[in-house]
Amino acid sequence: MQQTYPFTLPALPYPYDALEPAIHAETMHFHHDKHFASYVESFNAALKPYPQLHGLPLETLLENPARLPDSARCAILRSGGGVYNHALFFAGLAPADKGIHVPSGKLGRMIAASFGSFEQLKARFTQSALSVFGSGWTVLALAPGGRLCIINLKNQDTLLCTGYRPLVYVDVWEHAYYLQYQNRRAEYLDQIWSVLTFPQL
Ligand code: MN3
Repeated sequence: MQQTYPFTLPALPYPYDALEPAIHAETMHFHHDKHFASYVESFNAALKPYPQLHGLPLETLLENPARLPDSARCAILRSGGGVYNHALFFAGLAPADKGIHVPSGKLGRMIAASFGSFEQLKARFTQSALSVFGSGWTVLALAPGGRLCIINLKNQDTLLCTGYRPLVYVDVWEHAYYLQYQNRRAEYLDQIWSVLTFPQL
C-alpha cells in the first residue's frame, strides 16, 4: 500500500457481488466495510500519538518492530498486519471471468515442479488451510531460494521480514466465510479457487 498516516480503506477493485457464487455480496460488505475498515481505523488510532511514524508506509512500519514505541508496538503490529493482509487478500480476488485463476507460464511450471500439478497444489493448500487452528491465513509464497511453499499465518502475522514473497492469500478467519458457509470451511476453500488470482511471474 503506497499510503502513509492517516491510512484510508482501499475501495474494492470489483463490485461487491462480483465474486458470487463463491463469495456472496453480504459477506463482502461485512468483510470489507466492517472488518477491514476497523483494522484501518484501529491502525490510525494506534499511530495517532506518534508523529514520528506518520511519514512511514505500512510495510516500513511492520518491517521494523524495534523502531516502534514499546507502548504501542503490539497494537501497531496487530492492526497494521490486519490492514496489510486484507489489502493483499482483496486485491488477489477477481470475478471468475477476469484475472488469472489457473496459473500458467513460469508460475504454472513451478507449481508442476513443486507440487506435481495445480490440482495437487489445491489439495495441499486446502489441507493446510483446514489445519489453521483459531484465526489465520494460508499463503502460497515464494521462498528466498526460489522454492514455492504453503505457509499458515496466525492471527494478523505477515510474511514481511521473512524474505518470503506472498503470491496467493486466503483469509481463514471465520468472518471470511461464516455468514455464507457457517462451519463448512472446506466448502469455502473449495469454492474460492474460482475467484483467487495468480500473479504472472
Ligand atoms: Mn478477514
